[in-house]
Amino acid sequence: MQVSSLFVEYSRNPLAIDTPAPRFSWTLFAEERGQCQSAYQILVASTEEDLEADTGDMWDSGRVQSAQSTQIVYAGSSLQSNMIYYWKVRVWDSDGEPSAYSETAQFGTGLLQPDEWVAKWIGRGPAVEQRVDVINQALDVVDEEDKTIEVDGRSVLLRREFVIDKPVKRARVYVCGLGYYELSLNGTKVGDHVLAPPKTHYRERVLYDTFDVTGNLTVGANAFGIMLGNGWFNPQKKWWGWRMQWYGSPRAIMQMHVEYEDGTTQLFSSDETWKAATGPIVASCIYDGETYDANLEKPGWEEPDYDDSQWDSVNLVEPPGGELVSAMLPPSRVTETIQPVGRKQPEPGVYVFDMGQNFAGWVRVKVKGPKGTELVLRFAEDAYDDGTLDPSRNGSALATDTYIMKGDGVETYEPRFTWHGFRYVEVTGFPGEPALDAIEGCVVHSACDPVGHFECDNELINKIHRCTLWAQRSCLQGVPLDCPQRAERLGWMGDVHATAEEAMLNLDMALFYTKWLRDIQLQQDEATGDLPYIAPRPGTAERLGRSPAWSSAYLMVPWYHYLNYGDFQLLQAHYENMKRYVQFLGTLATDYILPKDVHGDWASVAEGWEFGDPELVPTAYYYYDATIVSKVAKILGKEEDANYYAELSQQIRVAFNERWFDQETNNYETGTQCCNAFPLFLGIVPEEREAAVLENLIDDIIEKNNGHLNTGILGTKYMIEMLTQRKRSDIAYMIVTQQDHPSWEYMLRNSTTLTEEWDPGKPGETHGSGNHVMFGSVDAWFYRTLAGINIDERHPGYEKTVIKPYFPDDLNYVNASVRTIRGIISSSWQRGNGSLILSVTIPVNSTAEVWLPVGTMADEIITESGHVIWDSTFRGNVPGILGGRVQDRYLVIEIASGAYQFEFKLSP
Ligand code: RAM
Repeated sequence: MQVSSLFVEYSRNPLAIDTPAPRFSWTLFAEERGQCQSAYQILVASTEEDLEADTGDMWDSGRVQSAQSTQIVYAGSSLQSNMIYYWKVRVWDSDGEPSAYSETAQFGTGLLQPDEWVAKWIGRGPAVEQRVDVINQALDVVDEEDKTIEVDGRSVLLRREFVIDKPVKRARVYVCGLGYYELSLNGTKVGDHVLAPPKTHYRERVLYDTFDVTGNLTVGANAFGIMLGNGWFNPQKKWWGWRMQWYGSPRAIMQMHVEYEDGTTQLFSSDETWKAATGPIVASCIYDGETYDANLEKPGWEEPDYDDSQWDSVNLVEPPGGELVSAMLPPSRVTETIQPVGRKQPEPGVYVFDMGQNFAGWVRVKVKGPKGTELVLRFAEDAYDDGTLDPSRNGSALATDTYIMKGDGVETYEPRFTWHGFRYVEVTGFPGEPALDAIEGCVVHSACDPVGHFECDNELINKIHRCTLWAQRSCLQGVPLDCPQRAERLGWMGDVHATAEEAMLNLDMALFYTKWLRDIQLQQDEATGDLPYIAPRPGTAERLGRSPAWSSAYLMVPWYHYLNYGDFQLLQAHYENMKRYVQFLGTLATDYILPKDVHGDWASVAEGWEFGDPELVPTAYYYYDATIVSKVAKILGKEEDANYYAELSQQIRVAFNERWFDQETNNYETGTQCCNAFPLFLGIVPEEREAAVLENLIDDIIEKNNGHLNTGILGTKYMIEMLTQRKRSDIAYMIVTQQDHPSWEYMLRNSTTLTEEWDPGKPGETHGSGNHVMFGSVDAWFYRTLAGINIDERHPGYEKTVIKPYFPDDLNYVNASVRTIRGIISSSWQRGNGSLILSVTIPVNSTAEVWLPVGTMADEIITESGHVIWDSTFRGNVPGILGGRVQDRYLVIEIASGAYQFEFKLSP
């Protein structure tokens, strides 16, 4: 057995963890089936030499008799700040044979104590600014400006020269600049992060980045340069209704720890000796775009020996207010570049490029021409047939980048402090005719690692999957967003819980959601326990009305996270707050029934649907939340709480049925698809009525809606999953592959991402966003039902997987895999000559149950890699197969780790 990937706090060799007790995980590899870990030993050392000598001077766990290979909590000597620690692990297999030690991995620590920050916040703005913490929450006030504050939207340059007088062994920078920053050392940008730091509610928490800059320093003169843009911190329009809050003028803090070869150390940090000036970016706004005047560049400003005598001294400014913590989530990066596929010229001098794909990011333009030429780039999701741009989906976001040329050969420009959601780019002011390769697209998002793969031989399903992934990635911008293009781009919580399971199957979301859940936690109302329904967001939800359906993401996402990653600590960290929210809902309820939600089954196309419909939605979430708290309490060993919330959920259930279940017709509320599907999904329906309610639902789908759904973002997810739970995957499959409105097929006819509404609209019409991930919940169904990869709730983190594919008649193959915290799990099937082959891989130290349909044919035979394991009775008798049973017309085979190939016939 070999130990392969080593992770600390979900990361490989992280630079700056900021927890005193990080968690270790690894994956295992073995040729043979059925390998398990029986024990492990972790060594953590303060030097590489110690570790090489097998000495764990920080921690030697000793041989621990345990199968646990994930989330093992550090229990060594106390970790110091600004360090690098080295670690490795070995394991013993089931026979007690030890493996070799793994390769050496490392993890760094950030600044673990707030008082280790000696650096000061600096900027160009006044030392003390008026605070505007009260936002205008009226939904109808869109562009309200507060005239009492003068906002300077120009970028800020901060610089400082310093001398390094002896060879450096190691140097690290801790840095944060608000709204967004770019740090350079001796003229070179440090790191590849863009749009950093990720957005938070800056009064509560501010994220800093950590970089190793050993290689950037030279003995002699050096210089730091920091460029600051506005981001979410200094919105030039001060605030945009309920979207943004003005926090203050741009500011930065930076601290470099240098360790010299001779063992001495030195600290360099931002303070009053730095100089400040304005930069070439004369305006930057998330929504409106960036204006860059190349003639205002200050060449060499971020290098030593630059004459900054004309620059101002910086001001020491107030800290933004929030605690400084290490940015542990994947940073935003340019993850991909794409080339335009077409170009039209709707009018002389107006060129519109088609990028062939709707995405979030920007373009990089190459241009040569006279000084002062103003190049204007406008971004939009749509264009008319003649090429004319249609920016209407941007709402009031201007989505325009302007570049004023310096006339100095070929100039390359890409914005730093804005991003757009677009497929088309209109270029005006270009000197001459731009070639197709004058621009290239930069795809930008939080760079969560891809972990999933799905494909099958139905092109529509593949397209839905692709469009979901594009939308999902576009909507990860330090915060999970609803959409990346219009003047919104907010952490709408309902969209997140609808898509979190899909996201976790496709991308490594562990740290991204950990960050976001903390954003929510910090915004829980201390007095009442109320939660926002957009997070992070300025202020409270007081005047916006309430949405338990959205706010419940704070309970559901930790639960999904736990199932996917087995993260016990995350549950611990949020438990009390989750509980408080359920208690808060109790104060809103009358006899366990909650008032109508402001959203309801959002984007539903059920006849007569209005905001907040159906009325049962918030109470259904009240029930859902109570059951989650009860389960979490149980996991955390809080029996009393577990019972209390289980009982509460039963009381809600009774009240729910009394209020909305019609005994005569077996319908809930108005009997729409969402009304009947949601209670069935939750298991609220009285058992003896389940079949009847299901029948009503199917009748509604087939008879009233001609095989179509008409649900919004909640109903769609729950109805499809519930149909599979209730053995009607055939109906779910019909809905998913349906043609014409409303369906994914109709939505995606002319789209390359999922859209906000079932009817995506056409250029020239008013319509919602063209890049919205919320209907992407269905992608999880592809993994779970078509490939059959399911989590066993009792064995979270894929310790045990349930492989239960559904084989639609008109589908010939499915290939899917997920890189889980325990290793890669794959499930692929293919029809052959009258038979079906299902290939399954389960990582070492994990098990699975494989469900294969049986009992429909006389001469049924199932083989595994050629060995008969079933011929009307279970034979087993193959290495790795631990047992089998017949249940519900399935042969349920228990397997240990390894690769398996099952071959069987499906009934005709
Ligand atoms: C829209 C958002 C989002 C949804 C809310 C209720 O404005 O785009 O998708 O959650 O409304």
